Amino acid sequence: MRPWRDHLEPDDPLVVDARVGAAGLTAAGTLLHIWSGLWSSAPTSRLWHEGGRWWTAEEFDQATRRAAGRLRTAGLEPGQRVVWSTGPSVDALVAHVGALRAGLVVVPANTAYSERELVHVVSDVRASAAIVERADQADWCSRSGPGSMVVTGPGLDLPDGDPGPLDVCGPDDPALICFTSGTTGTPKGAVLRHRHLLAAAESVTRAWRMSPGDRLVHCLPIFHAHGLVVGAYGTMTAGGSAVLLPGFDPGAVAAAAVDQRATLFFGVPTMYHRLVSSGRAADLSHLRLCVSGSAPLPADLHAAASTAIGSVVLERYGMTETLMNTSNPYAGERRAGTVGFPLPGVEVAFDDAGQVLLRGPNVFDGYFERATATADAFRDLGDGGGPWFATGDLGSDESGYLVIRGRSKELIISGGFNVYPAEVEDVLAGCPGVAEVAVTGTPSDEWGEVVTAWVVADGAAPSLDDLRAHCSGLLAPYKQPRLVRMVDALPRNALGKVVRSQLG
Ligand code: MCA
Ligand code: AMP
Repeated sequence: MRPWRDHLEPDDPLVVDARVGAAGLTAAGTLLHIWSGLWSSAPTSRLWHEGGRWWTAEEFDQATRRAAGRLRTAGLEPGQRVVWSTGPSVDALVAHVGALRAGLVVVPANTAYSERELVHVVSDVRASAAIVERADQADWCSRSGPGSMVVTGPGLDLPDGDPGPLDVCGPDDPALICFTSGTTGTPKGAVLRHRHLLAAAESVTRAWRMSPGDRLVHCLPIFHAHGLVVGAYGTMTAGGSAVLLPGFDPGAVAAAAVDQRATLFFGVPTMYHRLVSSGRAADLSHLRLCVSGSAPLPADLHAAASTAIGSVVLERYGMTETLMNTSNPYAGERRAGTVGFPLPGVEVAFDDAGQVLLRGPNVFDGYFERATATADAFRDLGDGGGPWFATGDLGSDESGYLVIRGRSKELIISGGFNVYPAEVEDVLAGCPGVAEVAVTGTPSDEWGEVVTAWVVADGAAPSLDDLRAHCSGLLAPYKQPRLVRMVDALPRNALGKVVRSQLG
């Protein structure tokens, strides 16, 4: 595979001095040090645009200090976990960065979660606080947390107070716990330390040449690494600015790109599909760079989007546990159907089954309080360089570029959100009229895959509406089936296990 140095400019310090190597990515210690330094050296620079107005770096800095003070005054101590479930807004980012500056560990959660899903997160990390925008989520958190649980909205409507020392976290301190099911079915928290976040943000900002002159159209959820680490942290680390949109709408993205003279767009393939089919992709033609990630970008969509935008979309590959792994190059050939080559600091290898293995300063070192799952996730190849993380993705090296050929893990990716068949099957199994059920992903031009339930009926066959009604309160809408197929029996192997790959 091409070496990661091929991503960098010839005068990048990581290239100039080969002895610096990947260690140069984390030399600053933490992102908080980089950000506070940038905010004090360029206080009047524009940072976030929301609702018709710009926030300067100084305003944001002050607001995050105030937020840290409120959280500390509410009784929260460094190291305690704060569940954070909110749509993109400056308030949400103020609360997030304020929590990190106060030494708290932020636990992002999908705003679409049902009670069952959110309560799992709150109890698993023994959260001390929750910052949530939905009133029903606030109730669930209050009921499931300890008596002292602090529950508030993204605006942190709490008394002001002294924040104490800020930004004192070290590189090894945990910063985020991000829930994912990894290669198995059980949602568990990947612990990302400050040094992992720093390595990932430094790596992409250098590889993609992000600078203070950049302006991102940000329309991704901020509870996943794509919108949070690449979008929001990338913007702050580069000293750039972003137009924050409350969600994705092709017209709003196009208008923001033109009106605010943006230079960057980061999206998932479903967003590119909608930009092309709405005819608004051409409004991105003045951007410096459009990046796609989180799910495979089919070659025909890559071609259609690149033609409509007028520049080649850059596809990259990431994962919650490892943040950003590989990318097509900023300068050089961007090959459709590939995810490029390792980002700065990242090493890629393959096991005998073709599974992609990863190592580097961006790769997490364990799930929260799950020693067995952590041990299962790593492989020692005996090469002396430390353990490799096993991604569950299957890939190959095609003339220096990584091609993702499939997955060994049971995972459906719909619109960039991950859905685990076993979790959906467990819920559907309790639906009246369902004797047996299996869940698969059916290819979709717009969504990548849509969730399909294969049902063996017990008496009267349940309809799709019946299945979805049963899921409500148990599964977020994006995990619920969009298609149902009635079958007489499910295909099983000699051990009686359902073979999902034989359905469809
Ligand atoms: C919304 N719905 C979905 C999805 N999103 N259903 C299946 N899959 C989805 N992804 C449901 C809604 O709840 C609603 O259900 C119905 O679809 C119609 O919603 P619609 O308005 O069309 O959707 P939307 O709100 O416009 O959302 C589509 C979206 C969104 C903008 C593409 O899914 C999205 O923001 N995706 C990005 C995900 C992402 O950031 N992933 C990064 C994770 P009902 O009709 O029942 O109400 S991966 C990651 O972070 C790693 C590190 C990486 O590599 O990046
Ligand atoms: P998550 O754990 O939600 O971060 O999802 C990570 C998974 O998304 C990876 O293991 C891949 O299966 C998939 N993924 C992310 N980016 C890409 C991409 N560009 N092409 C193919 N799959 C991707």
